[in-house]
Amino acid sequence: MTDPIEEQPGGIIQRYRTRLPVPVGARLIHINEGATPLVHLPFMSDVSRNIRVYAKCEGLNPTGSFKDRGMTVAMTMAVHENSRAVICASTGNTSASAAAYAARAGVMAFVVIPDGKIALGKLAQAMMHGAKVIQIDGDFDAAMEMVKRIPEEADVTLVNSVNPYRLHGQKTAAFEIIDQLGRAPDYHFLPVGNAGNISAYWMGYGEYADSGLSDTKPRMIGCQAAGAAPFISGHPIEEPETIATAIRIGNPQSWELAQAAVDESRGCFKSSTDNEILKSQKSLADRSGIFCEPASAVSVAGLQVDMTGGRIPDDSLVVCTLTGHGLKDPNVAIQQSPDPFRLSDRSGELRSFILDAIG
Ligand code: AN7
Repeated sequence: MTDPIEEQPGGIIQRYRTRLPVPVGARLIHINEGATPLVHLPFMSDVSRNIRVYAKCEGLNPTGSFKDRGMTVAMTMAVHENSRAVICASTGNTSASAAAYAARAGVMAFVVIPDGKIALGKLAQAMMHGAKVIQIDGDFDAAMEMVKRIPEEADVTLVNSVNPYRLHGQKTAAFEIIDQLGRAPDYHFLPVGNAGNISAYWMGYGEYADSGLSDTKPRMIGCQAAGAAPFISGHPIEEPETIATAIRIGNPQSWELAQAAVDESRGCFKSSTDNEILKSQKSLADRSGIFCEPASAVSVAGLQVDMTGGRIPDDSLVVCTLTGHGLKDPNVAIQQSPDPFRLSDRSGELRSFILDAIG
């Protein structure tokens, strides 16, 4: 007897099946990812110039980041190809997603992470989902070099975004944006670390345009943290450093694809300082009610500079991808916020505090 719950449609594979390289009959490994909200950002928009800005809130995926779109396809194909274990290097979100989808699939996950440089929530996720968590002395780039060799030496599938199935999954975010807006945006700002996601979006926008589902494609604006901005330097960099640990990457694996996305779309790369990133993260939280992690806020930080500089033309439709949820990194959030107030339960203290505050 088939389980009616098991038969419920869900996830990006079922919704975009014909556009994904998943064979008929494959057992789908999904947690109902995708279909994330596109939320208007009034504080970033400019009514007088008719510039509308939306956030694609990828933190609302099952493990709290966009990685789930790629992971459902990568894990489905790994299982289809009889793989019993997967491995990834990660600044945190890939490890959380790989751990969850591996748990779902019943395969073993090895995640290799830079010691002390991943946000607390992400480490908690990898541990809770039962991955074998391996911390190394080096950074993400060193971890990446280590794991890339493993598939030749052991029967283990690499699920970093060098795995082409990952990009196919992640391109569905571009499909959704066009489905949600009824057209492609004019500008798409998104964070760039290992450079898989910008490549995936460009693939997605291209496929919808080729199918006649969109007349235009956006300019792709790749946003990096100033201390980890190899695309601004024009070459890989040693010892990347930024508070946005998710994008603390000096040697992006999808360099050519990302460069092509920017060149073909007549977009650009830009960088923001850690201070600008934190300011944007805070504005999103306390002016728009959206809590994203620091790496995600780099897209809004990049847009902020262009808005202030008048570089976004009138009547533009702009999307910023917020790649991961703010709860991933509680430490950075707490550090930049004022301490909670401390009151005793003496009568009247709370009342006078409130009357003071509301003026
Ligand atoms: C929140 O988890 O590379 O340019 O190992 O977690 O596709 O790498 C994470 C990357 C942006 C950059 N925002 O995307 C990892 C990892 C968040 C991220 C990026 C990441 P790519």
